[in-house]
Order: sequence, then C-alpha cells, then structure tokens
Amino acid sequence: MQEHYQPSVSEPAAQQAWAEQGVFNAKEDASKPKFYCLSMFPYPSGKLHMGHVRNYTIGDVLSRFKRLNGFNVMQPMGWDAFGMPAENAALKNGTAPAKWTYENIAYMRGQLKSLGFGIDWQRELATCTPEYYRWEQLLFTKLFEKGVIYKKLGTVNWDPVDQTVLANEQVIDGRGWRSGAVVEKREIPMYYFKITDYAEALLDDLEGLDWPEQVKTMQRNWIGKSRGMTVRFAVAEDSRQGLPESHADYIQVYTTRPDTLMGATYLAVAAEHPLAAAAAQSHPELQAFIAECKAGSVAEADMATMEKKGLPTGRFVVNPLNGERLEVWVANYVLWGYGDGAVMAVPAHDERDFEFANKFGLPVKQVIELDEPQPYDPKNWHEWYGAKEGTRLINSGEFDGLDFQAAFNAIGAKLNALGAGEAKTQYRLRDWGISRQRYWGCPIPIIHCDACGDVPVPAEQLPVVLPEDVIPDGSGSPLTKMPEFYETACPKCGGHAKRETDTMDTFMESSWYQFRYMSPQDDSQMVEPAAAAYWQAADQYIGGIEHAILHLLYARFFTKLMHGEGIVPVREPFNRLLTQGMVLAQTFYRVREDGGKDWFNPADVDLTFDDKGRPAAAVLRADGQPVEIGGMEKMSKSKNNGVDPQAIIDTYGADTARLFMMFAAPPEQSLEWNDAAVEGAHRFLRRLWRTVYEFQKDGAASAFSGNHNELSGSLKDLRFKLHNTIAKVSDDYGRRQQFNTAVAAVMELLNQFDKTDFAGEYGRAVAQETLEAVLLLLWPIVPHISENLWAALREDSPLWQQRWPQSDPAALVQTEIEMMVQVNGKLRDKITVAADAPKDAVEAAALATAGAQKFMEGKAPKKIIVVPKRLVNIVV
Ligand code: ANZ
Ligand code: ZN
Repeated sequence: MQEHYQPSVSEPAAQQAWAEQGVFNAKEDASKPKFYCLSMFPYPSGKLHMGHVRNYTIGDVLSRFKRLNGFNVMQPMGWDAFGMPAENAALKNGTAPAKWTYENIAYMRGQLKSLGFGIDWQRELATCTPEYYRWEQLLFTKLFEKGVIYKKLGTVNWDPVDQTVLANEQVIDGRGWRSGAVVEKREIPMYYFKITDYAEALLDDLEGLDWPEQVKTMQRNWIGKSRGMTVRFAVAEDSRQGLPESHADYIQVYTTRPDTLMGATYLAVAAEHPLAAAAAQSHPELQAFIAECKAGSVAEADMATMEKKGLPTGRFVVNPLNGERLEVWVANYVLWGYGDGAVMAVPAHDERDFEFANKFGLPVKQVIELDEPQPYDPKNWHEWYGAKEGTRLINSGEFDGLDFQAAFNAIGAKLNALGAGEAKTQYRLRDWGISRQRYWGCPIPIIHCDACGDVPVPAEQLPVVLPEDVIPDGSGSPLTKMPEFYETACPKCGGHAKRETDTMDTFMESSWYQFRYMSPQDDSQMVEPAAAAYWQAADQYIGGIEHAILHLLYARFFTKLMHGEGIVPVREPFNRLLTQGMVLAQTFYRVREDGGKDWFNPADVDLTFDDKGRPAAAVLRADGQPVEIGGMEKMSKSKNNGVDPQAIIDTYGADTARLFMMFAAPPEQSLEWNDAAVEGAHRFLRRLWRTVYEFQKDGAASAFSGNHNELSGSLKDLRFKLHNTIAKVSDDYGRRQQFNTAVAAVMELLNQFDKTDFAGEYGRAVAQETLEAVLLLLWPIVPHISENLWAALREDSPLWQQRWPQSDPAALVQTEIEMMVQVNGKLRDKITVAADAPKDAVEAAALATAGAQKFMEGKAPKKIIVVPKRLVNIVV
C-alpha cells in the first residue's frame, strides 16, 4: 500500500478495475430486486458544470448504496443532444451542429468517467442519432393517425428582417436577438399533442408519487383545474349589428365566481373576440388597439403584470340575473385562448378588474362582505376583496346573506333554470405545440401531398434522417432550402409531394428516454417488452427544480401515451423524485464608467474574511486592486461566477469534489461554493488514508465477530458508536436522503476510533471491523479511496462485491455507561452504572465513590444534580 494518498494514481486504477469487471453493467435478473436510478441527462454544451457534478454524485451515491444492499442497480447516462445552442455555436464557429455536439459528448463523457460514476456505459444514448429518434417518429405517426396529434394554426414570433421564426428566448424586449427588428406575430400550421385530454389523469396520478410536495403543487397549478360556470349575457337589441351568427344572441364568459354575478359592472373581451372585430368596423381607434394587442406578448406571466389597457365598444349586454345593461370593453388582460375569451368584470372582488375599472372610471359594486366587516385597506386587498371564506353576499337581492358555496349553488341553479349558464370545469393547461422551425431537431415525419393532404411517413420509410453535414447561417432552417431533403413522393398516391421541414420540440426526446435506456440497442422496437417489464419505471429520479414543470409533465404524459400503445406497463415514469438545490458562488464586480458591471471569476480573486468568517474584502489577483463583493448567486455565465469542476478534479481528485458536494449541504438545498471546505474535504480523505495505512502496517486482521458483551470498556464503546453509526447512516442514505449528516456521523466515528485504545484482546479485530465499516459506509460518496483502502485491509475480495454492513443488535444497547462525579462542580471521580439505572441508584453510586467521600469532608449533601448519562454533581 502507498504511504501517501495520491488520487491522481489511485482513482484511475479503481475506475479501470470497475470497467474491466463490468461492475456497473446492468442485466435483468429476476432473482434480485431492481433499482433503476435515473439522473436527468445533460445537454452536451461543452463541459460539465457544478450542477451536473452535484446531480450525478447524488445519483451515484444512491445507486451504490442500493447496490451494496443487494439491489440489481441500473444507472444509465445519455445526451439530450438536440437544441438551439448547437445552432448558435454553428453560427459563431462555422461548424456543423452535429460535429460540435458529438465532440462535446466525447469530452463530457471523459469528464463523467473521471468522476467515477457507476454508470452502465453500454446503455449510453444520444437523442440526435437516428437510432434513437426513429422510434419517436414512429410513435408520432401512430398518434397522428389516432388524432392524439393534430394540426392547427399556431402563433409564432416572426423576425421580418431575418425572415425567420424566433424562439421565445430569442425575443428580447420585443425585438429579434440578431436583427433588432420589432418582432411580429404570425399564424402558421403546427402540430399539437392533445395533452389536455390527459389533464385529469395527470392530476390524479400525482397522488401516488413520492415526490416533493412543492413539485406536485407546481404540476397541479400548471394544469390549473378550476371549477366554475359558463354564463351567457344576452346581447342588447341595439348592439347586434355586424355580429356573426355565432355571437349575435349572447356573449359567453367563464367565471369561477358566479356568486359575484350581481357585482358585474362591465364585460371585457379579448382583442380576438368576434364582438371586438364587429365593433371595430366603424371605429378606427378600436381597430388600431386590437392590432396592438395582437402584436403583443402572449406569455401569461406578462398578461398578469402588464399595464391594463382597453377601449369601450359601444355595445351592451344584459346581466341574466337582474337585467342590468353592461357595456362591453376590449381589454388587453383578457386571453383569447382561455375560457371563452371574455370575462364578466367584478371590480369590487377581482384584482385585475379593479385595476382596470379604476383606470377607466368604471363603477365598482360591492356584493361580498366579510362576516365580520372590516374597513377597506388596500394593503389587504385579497383578504377583503378576494375573500371566499367567512363571507356573505350583499346587494344581491334574493341571494343576500348566502356564503360562498351557498351563493355559488343558488345562483348556479337560477342560471340553469334561465338557460343562461351551466357548471364547467376548466383547465389552464393548453395543448402542446411541438413544431419548431429549426434545423437541429428531430424531423417531423409527415409528407404533404396536394392530393392526399398530410400523410404520415410509413413505418418502412422511417427514420426520416436529419442531414448532419449542414451549417445553418441564421436565416431560417436550412432544411427549407434543401430540395434533396424535402422533395419526395407521396406514400399514398405516389405523386410529387413535400416533406415537412419543421422539427420537433426537444422536450420530445427527453420525454421517453427513461424507457429507451431499458433496451437502448434494440433496432426492432422502441422498448423491448421483457426489459420494460423488468425495469418498470425509474425508482429514483434526480434533477434540477427548473424542470419541475414542463419536462416532468411531458415525460409523465408520454408515459401515459406509451402505456396506451402497450409499449410500457407503467403509467408514471418516475416513482420517487429528488430535486437538488442550486450551486451558488460568491460574485465579484467593478462598476465601469458607463455604469455597467464587469464580473470577475472567483478563481481570479483573493478573498479575505472578518473574524466571524464573513467575506470582508476582495482583490483581483491580476492587478492587486479591490473588487466589490456582490453576494452569493447561482453559478452562471452572466455573473461569471462559475467554478470549473475540472480544476477541482485536477487538483484534489474526484473523491474530494464528490465529498465536498455531499457534505456541504443537504441535497435539496442550495450549496455555497467554498474553497476552504473543499480543502477540508481533501484533508479528511488524507487523514482516512493515513489511519488505514498506520493500521495495516502491523499486518492482517479479521473483523470482530464475537460476543459484544465480552469486550472491555473502550472497545465496547467504540462498537456501540460503530453500530449506531451504521444504523444512522443507513437511514440517512435510504429513507432521509440526507448525505451531509451521514458524512458527519462517519467523521465522528473516526474521531472516536482515534481515541480508542486497541492494545488488549480483540483490539485489532474491533479496529478492523470499524475500518471496514467506515469504508463501506463511505463508498457511495468517495468510492475510489474506499475501494483502494479496502484492498489494503482485505485481500480476498474487492469492496464492490461486499454487502452493506448490518448493525449488531447487541452493540446497539449501551448496557453500561460512565458518568462523572463532581463535588461542588469539580470533577472528583467516575462511576460506571447500568444505562437504565434509576436516579436514586445513580446518586447512591456517586455518593459511595472514594472521590466523593474525600471531598465531601463528612458533610451532608445539600443537593444532588443528575444529568442523565453524563454526570452527577453533589453540592455540599
Ligand atoms: C368573475 C370573477 C369575479 C372572477 C371575481 C374572479 C374573481 P381561473 O381560476 O384561473 O380559472 N377569466 C375567465 N376567462 C378569462 C380570460 N379568457 N382571460 C382572462 N381572465 C379570464 O380564472 C378564472 C377567472 O379568470 C374567471 O372568474 C374570470 O374572472 C377570469 F371576484 O369571473 B372571474
Ligand atoms: Zn398523395
């Protein structure tokens, strides 16, 4: 055994041994329980960042823990390889997205390997290969034929200068990111998934998942189920000119608050509403306003916060309950895509309506009062205006005095009877538009024929291969300029036809990769049935909270589709979810003359701390001049505070990086980068190495396996600590998933080990037992050093073949404990008593000691204080 810890030598050796033995290659094995541990696969952006290292270390810790516990573990890895960054890089460097992507994959694969993750590399996949996306195309054609995928017009951002469609993130302050031109809205045909048909199943099945409550809530809110009513307001006789037949008689609205109907003071419709168009015919100002609304952002977040704008139409409708005439306004806060694109505005009890009414001087009529009336306070708007609980109706005629639910029911029944409304459940979720006018994505397998329409590409003609030796020039998708790609024959009539040149949203590929890992090389089907039956779903999924909504929702949706097609036996893809926190680092900047900031990387800055350990001052190493400290922030390019994991691996080794990550914070919380803590982690590993080195120098030993109660005091104490640590660490890894406390417990155990006297009988055996257990307990987190040190302790078989240590029940009970005996607060003696000895027995034993006798000087005790399991203080 090497005397000194040298990770640069020992880590590659351990990795090589695992690879040669195929330790992490998973095979279906019905004799063992399976554990499928999945981490969100990376986008191959160039190199790993700290977030990746944290994510994959957590996955690896759980995988290795389960492995030692007898599970048949599968931990795969792959590449979410389509997407815009490759096209942007192509524009910048003139390389084909494919080449750039494959080079990045090669480099990042090497990085992952150097971190020693127990990955089954035989299952590696990249979503940009035809071997992968062909199955997505096949599924697409089947679902298209069934109508689960359909075509309709969708709105996109159009850059009139670059003549191209822009993704949302390419629109900056309403302008194209490259051209700077004001972006227009365009309607183009796109393909949509009917995810709304699955809204109820997506909600219901959340119940059975072992996911953070917060993530489930985010999913529920996104689906946004609300129970309300459709209410029809008759169009007043004098207001019907120019209205299409469908809207001539009444305007329908969707409301979750029919109880407030008597408080409606106007109606508001979206700019796209037919009534708006009819009213605008003789109203140029309204026409201009409608055009302005249509050009604006469609993001819902913006709708809520943007300045409220609107114009009256001069048209009126009638409140079905009381016959009141209400004017119809066109308002920019009403969405065309939600409900009926029209709202009954109740400014007294809805925040948006209130803001709008205030701005335009429209009436506000209160119809709800708190059971215990309170003066109106604008700061407590919601408590007062928006309240449902503890309220009753006022100014509502026959409905006065009813509480929310009673009023909802009574007004609902009345509207029913009048034929003016009915109950309706509404979802916020929209159908999923998957067409992208981009090059680097999976081609949509549809052929357009003038005679036959949209024809799905037949299975035997799949895959539709994306040409890879293409360098986009930024002016739209190159596929639209490649007749060799789009010119084709119609599969139905054989006539001249054109391929679809749009590609799919890259969320598609990441929606089903969890199943492809089960049989990644199968070239006859999407998922091999026996593999799907064995692996079922991921037992554990680990990834960033930023994917809490869309990715998880789409993957859940795809699982339901694949289940419906008989491809997988499960309805949910990820049984248990861990969302890891962000990795933060200190930020440093200087303010430029123009007021902007230059950000400096933590690696280029020297930071000093005050005596409380808080950052005090920082200087840029290059010029020795001070820089401002900007606080802890998520590592990002924009703040230039990313720390490159490769530098840590090169300096300290993979185990140090892994240990720091797991020790510095619980996995779901944010982790603050800290150089001193990295060094601390490294020191601990050096100490562990030295401890084992010193021990094994004296020759081989075998672990203690005798009767615990025959051991002498300090060995017994150590074993008590050891077996309690085993129990605690097992619980930390398995149930709690808190790895920082597991590490802390092992550190404490090692401290006690250092203080233990191993001289007597069984000494070496207990030491051997303890060190073996320490290495097993640490293997999930620091596998290289553990594997290496294990080999120094045991020549018979490597660590990866071992089983997780079990705590010895005999050692878990501390039968005897040692307590201090004090007289007037000064230590005078010690006693050894049964751990469960009653208080008076402990007092008697303390009084009887020689030390107590001597220092009490014959006086009677005034008071005896017993601190259980610690000390007895006799006051005289
Ligand atoms: C009257 C009312 C009174 C409303 C009140 C709320 C509070 P959720 O819960 O998200 O489904 N609404 C309906 N359609 C709309 C559209 N196309 N664009 C913008 N807002 C719309 O929201 C339902 C509520 O949002 C509905 O209930 C309606 O306003 C508004 F004290 O009707 B409410
Ligand atoms: Zn045809």
